[in-house]
Amino acid sequence: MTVAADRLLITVAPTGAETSKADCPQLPTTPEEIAHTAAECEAAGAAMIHIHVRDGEHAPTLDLALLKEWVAAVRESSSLVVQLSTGGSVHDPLDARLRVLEAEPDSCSLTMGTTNFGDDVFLNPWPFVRELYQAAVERGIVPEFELFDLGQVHALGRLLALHGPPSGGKVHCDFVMGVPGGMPGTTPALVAGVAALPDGVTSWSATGIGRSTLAVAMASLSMGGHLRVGMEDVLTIARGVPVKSNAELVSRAVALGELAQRTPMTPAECRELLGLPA
Ligand code: KMH
Ligand code: ZN
Repeated sequence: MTVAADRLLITVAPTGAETSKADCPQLPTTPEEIAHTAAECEAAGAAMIHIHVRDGEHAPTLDLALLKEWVAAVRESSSLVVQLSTGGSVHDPLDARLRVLEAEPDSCSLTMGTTNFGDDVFLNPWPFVRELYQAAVERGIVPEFELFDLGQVHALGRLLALHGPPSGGKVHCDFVMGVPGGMPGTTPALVAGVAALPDGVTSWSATGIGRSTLAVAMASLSMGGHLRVGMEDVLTIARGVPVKSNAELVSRAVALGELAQRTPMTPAECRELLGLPA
């Protein structure tokens, strides 16, 4: 069974690793807050959640016990497909990022190459990419390939040629656009990225960081793509107006989808899209 073409996957990325709780009190940074966010975002139309975990001080962490606690909290409060970030923060070591898989999410993010990330470097050496991919496949965890620039789109083709598709046979990727150091959040950049997708890719979404959010969302919808939204990527709903909640961003994505005659996908349909067991 394939998911109908008019269905729209909305992934919510509610927390990220870059924003501090002090700067943004509405950011979900505790198990209780992530559980509430998951339920609210599912009710609003999201089907998948991309999670970065925070510790008791609200700082980014890859502590395995906390990862498991957050996964359990989201599974308790929602049916959302659970995707854990293996990108973490720019300060996380590669071995800790590999161990994220031990928290047994449905899906994991997997960035296809190293990217300048503002003044920092988001490190993804090729041997690490291959090791993380093989470890995910062995565990039956379906990666979402994160593409920050055009070279990474090409690298995805190399990875699939070397190691074949993920368990389930589906290949889903996400263009992360507008990061200072990556591709810009513009329609021409997305058109170039989609044109360069290798054989075997079965679905894709896009997200634009900061002020590129709306431009990327509308470009993606116009090309039949899916959407990622959330406070990991943007903290304002309009110029100078802070986002009140992640559900507000999901609701806006639903409204944009309606204009494009797309209906939000359910978590069950998302599982089908990603080749996950029902
Ligand atoms: N926080 C960024 C350095 C991912 O989640 O896989 C990496 C990131 C990508 O957010
Ligand atoms: Zn992330």
